[in-house]
Amino acid sequence: MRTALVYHEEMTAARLLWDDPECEIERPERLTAAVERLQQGGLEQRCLQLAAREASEAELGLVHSPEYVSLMRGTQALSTEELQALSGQYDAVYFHPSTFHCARLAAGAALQLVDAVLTGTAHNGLALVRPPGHHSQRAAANGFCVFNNVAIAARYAQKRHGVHRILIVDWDVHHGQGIQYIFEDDPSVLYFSWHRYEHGRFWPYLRESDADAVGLGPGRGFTVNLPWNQVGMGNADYMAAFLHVLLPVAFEFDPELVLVSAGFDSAIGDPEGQMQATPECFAHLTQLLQVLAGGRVCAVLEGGYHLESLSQSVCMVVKALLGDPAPPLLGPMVPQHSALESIQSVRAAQAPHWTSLWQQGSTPTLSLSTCSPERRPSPVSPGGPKCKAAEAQTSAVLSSLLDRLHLCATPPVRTAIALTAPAAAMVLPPDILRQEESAPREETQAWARLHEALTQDTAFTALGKVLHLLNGILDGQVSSGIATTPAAASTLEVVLRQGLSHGAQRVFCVALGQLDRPPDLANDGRRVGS
Ligand code: Q9C
Ligand code: ZN
Repeated sequence: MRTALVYHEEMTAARLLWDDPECEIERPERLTAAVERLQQGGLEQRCLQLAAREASEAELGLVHSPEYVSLMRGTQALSTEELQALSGQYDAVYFHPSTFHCARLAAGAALQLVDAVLTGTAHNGLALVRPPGHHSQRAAANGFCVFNNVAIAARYAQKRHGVHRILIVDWDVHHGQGIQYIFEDDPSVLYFSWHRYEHGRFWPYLRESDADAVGLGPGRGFTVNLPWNQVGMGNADYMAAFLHVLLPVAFEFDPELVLVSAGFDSAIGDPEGQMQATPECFAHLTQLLQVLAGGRVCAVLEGGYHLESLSQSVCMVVKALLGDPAPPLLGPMVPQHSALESIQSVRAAQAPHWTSLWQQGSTPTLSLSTCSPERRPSPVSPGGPKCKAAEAQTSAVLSSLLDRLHLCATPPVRTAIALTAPAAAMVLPPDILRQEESAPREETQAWARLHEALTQDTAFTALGKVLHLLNGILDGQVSSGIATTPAAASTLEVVLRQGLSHGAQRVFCVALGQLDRPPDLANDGRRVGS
């Protein structure tokens, strides 16, 4: 079992008991919608399902003060009026008689996930929890958060499992200031957060959410804030943030465990975030994180208030954790000017602390040139004032998402392998398809006649297998494959032509090491990158 899914239905018990427009979005249906979608997609059954346990008070004490834990324990016995009065003591918080139980389950779920991953029971996983955690502080509830689930899990991983370096990736659209405060002077926990900031004019309105807040004392450089100063950030902006900020720093940090504060209010359709990234983007973000810490990635739900967008994004994360290939990202893959400014400012602020950011000085030459936009859908209008047209476009994009989920079905075969002798005698793992030579001989012969090198027996046989493999990939039957051949350049040229004439729009060739001769890729320079 690769991927753990930690959940408990009792976390749906807490709900808002009075009128409060700010808090009403944090409702039980967030969890039920996400779980139902996981079931519908057949994803829940592919996971190791674990029932959440309550965190003990000692475990809560890894992050929170005893007085605060006692105060929260006391909420179980309060009347509605008393609960409302206590809620008013905090910013954007509501309590329910079941809140303490739910919040202990939420923290406990994160701990159980960490246990499963660090004992090897699972490779990675997701905890579906509420209330969320990343705004919660040592002695304060904040922003719907009661206990800081991810912060507790980080301290627990260190104390209980002896993990040294932990990376926390907070892709929720709000700044997890609670996590920042808890680890701000601690170099053993690297905290990365991007968040809607709008030059300080968005909640929680903190100066310390800006890019120049990098941590304190020995923790300098171990807080990485990427403030978005406009709404409407999309797939290209999120990918650029990971590729140009998070991943360079994370590789240099070399974490032993990755915790994700996985909020989906940063996805399209969310009323809080007003961003444009589509659910598939979260599959890509998850995939990128899996290259770190030996793939030990534990995601814990934070925000996410558009039920459809939330549910689809959760499915994308689970699919990526299970190892399914990420669906292609649609829309123009060009970062916005404002995103590049934000990326540049955090690189500048962090450059003194991370050698990997020196490379291009603190001013990355992020290319503004574009990939060929033909056959890509028209861009969703980014940011700007909310208008009817933009909203209509957003909901049009959203309603097409479900269709695309079906179109992007995962191929039944993950990896096919086409080998020539003597490698063909190799014993293969059971989940790898041995590609047989069953392409139409005539087609192979026609190709081979054009290339002297391919008339040779082993090369001819190999070409037949490779063409068959390629057809499997183009038909959606096979995800990826590997092949051997004594005539690599000629085979590559044939495969390239075949791919381009059978539906591939753009092909990227990467050569590692040397081919028998330089292949001729110039036949269609518009579509072949190398
Ligand atoms: N329109 C989480 O996502 N209200 N908490 C902000 C701005 C508080 C969000 C109001 C939002 C709290 C976990
Ligand atoms: Zn949030």
